[in-house]
Amino acid sequence: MYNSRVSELLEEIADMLSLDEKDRRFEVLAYRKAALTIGGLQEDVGDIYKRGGVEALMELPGVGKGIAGSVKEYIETGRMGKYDDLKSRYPVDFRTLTKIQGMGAKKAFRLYKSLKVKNLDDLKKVISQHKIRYLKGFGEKSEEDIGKGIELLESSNGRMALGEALPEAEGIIKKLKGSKLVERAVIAGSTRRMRETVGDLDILVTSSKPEKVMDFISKMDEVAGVTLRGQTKTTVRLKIGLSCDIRVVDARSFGAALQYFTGNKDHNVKVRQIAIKLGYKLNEYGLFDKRGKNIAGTEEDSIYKKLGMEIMDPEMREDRGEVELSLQHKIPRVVKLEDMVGDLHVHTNHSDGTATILEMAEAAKGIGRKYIGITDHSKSEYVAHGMDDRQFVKHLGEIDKVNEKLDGIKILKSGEIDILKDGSLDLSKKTLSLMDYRLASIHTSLNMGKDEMTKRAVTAIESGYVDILGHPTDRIINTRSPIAMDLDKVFQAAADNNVALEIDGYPDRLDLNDENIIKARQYKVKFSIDTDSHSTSHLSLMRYGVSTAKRGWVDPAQVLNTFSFDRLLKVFKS
Ligand code: DGT
Ligand code: CA
Ligand code: CA
Ligand code: ZN
Repeated sequence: MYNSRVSELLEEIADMLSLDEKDRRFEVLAYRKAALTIGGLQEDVGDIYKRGGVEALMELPGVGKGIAGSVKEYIETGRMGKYDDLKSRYPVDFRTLTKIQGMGAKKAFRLYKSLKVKNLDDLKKVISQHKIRYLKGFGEKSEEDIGKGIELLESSNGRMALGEALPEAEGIIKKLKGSKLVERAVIAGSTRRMRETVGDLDILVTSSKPEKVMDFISKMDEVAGVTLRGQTKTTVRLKIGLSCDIRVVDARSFGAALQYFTGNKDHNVKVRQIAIKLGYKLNEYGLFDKRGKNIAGTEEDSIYKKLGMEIMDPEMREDRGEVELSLQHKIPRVVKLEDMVGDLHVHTNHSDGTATILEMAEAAKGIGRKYIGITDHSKSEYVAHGMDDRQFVKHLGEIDKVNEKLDGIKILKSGEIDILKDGSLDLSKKTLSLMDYRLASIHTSLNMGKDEMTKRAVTAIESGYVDILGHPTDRIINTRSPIAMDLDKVFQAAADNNVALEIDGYPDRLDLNDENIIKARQYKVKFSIDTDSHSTSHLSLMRYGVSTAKRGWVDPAQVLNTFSFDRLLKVFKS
């Protein structure tokens, strides 16, 4: 899977171009757009190229001739000339350094020029020597903040965001299937449970030629090195920086192995105890009765069935009460992808998205959505080209015009309105009342104290002009901690004021996350599961939001955008 590597290279090219003395704004923007699009693609950009060459690449939104050429070059040679040229001028590991909260390319480059900081190790050194606080434009606070950012980055313990791990795993599965060496090939482990971060990938295959499978894997383009090679298990290090266990199992054990290696461990321990109570033995090879006879194992569901249990989605297997409910055949109905009728958080090129209103709507229709809410930014988000009242009124008028042209999908007029420091909203009440609904988010002053931040969110919720609270904790996985906020108070206020909480499905965010969703459910709030799309390719990221909701046991009846268009409008009007 090339997507994440290519996307990171393009993003870093944009970073380096932004450092040029000449104004290269448009080029920077073009690279960022392409990075965004390719990073969110479901299909591997390598496959797209192999299928249709440079022309097919140029059909991707935001990918012009030059960038398509660079992508082609990378796929064919493993290098990108443009990147290498820039890198020789800017020998700094921007990719890692810009993952530190509050550290952009410009800051990183200033640290390089003044202190020769090229990478994370250099940065840690100058921090421990307290050299940054004396630099112009930095100071003691900023040195501390960078230190905290590094801690956060490293506390990820090598766990990779699901949004990066899952497409990689899917790419490997596709290649294995294409090899004709395997019959079945599936993802197990935390990736199958759609946990927000993944420690390592676990892949299971059935094959009559295990040796050949191991050979094939070791030589895959994704692989940086082989850590361990056995007869039926190989562990490899992937180039994206993740380890991957691949096991070849017997067809008769496939279901048992899938159950076992999906986990999680605590769930497994309980399931095995149930087997023991029945006088059975359960392991990754199968379910066996007292005489050692194999009574289930080919399929996963037969194992649960033979144990008198109701099977549940992998997302629910975290030992959060599902085992007990499953014995009573009372697994609750949780939301699934097919329940999603609309998407209520979508950006266009009227703020920081890459596509037009029409393009986003057509693309959403193409994947079966019946409505989308266009939520472009308000003026305080000036980096995202947020709009002021005058611009917003005009923008909403344009949505009306596009709506008239559309068939089979409807656009709801909305905005992602900034919640300012004092909890007030970034647009006038007059503008806000022109919208069908309002999504409001906190984007700035993220370091406020807990009480102040709670008050900020609650004030917005109580304003009477908010329908959905966007990405409520504002965390970015492995990069930015959640804001300090009393979630109980915020959730209570949301419930009291009929404000839905967003489950932002953009893979960097997954916000609310599973644990916070479970907490929020106690307050009987409504949710909105959205993609926060900035490109047409992002509209398919809905599955991440849905799986996160599943992990929080969300009932589809609690989710606004499972409602029909008419019913949703009624809810917003009331
Ligand atoms: P990760 O890799 O840290 O994101 O999380 P997992 O859940 O993928 O964990 P991993 O890769 O260590 O193991 C895959 C699955 O194998 C795990 O979810 C459950 C099963 N498993 C691993 N170790 C044990 C164990 O000691 N006992 C039982 N019952 N199951 C285990
Ligand atoms: Ca794993
Ligand atoms: Ca593993
Ligand atoms: Zn936002």
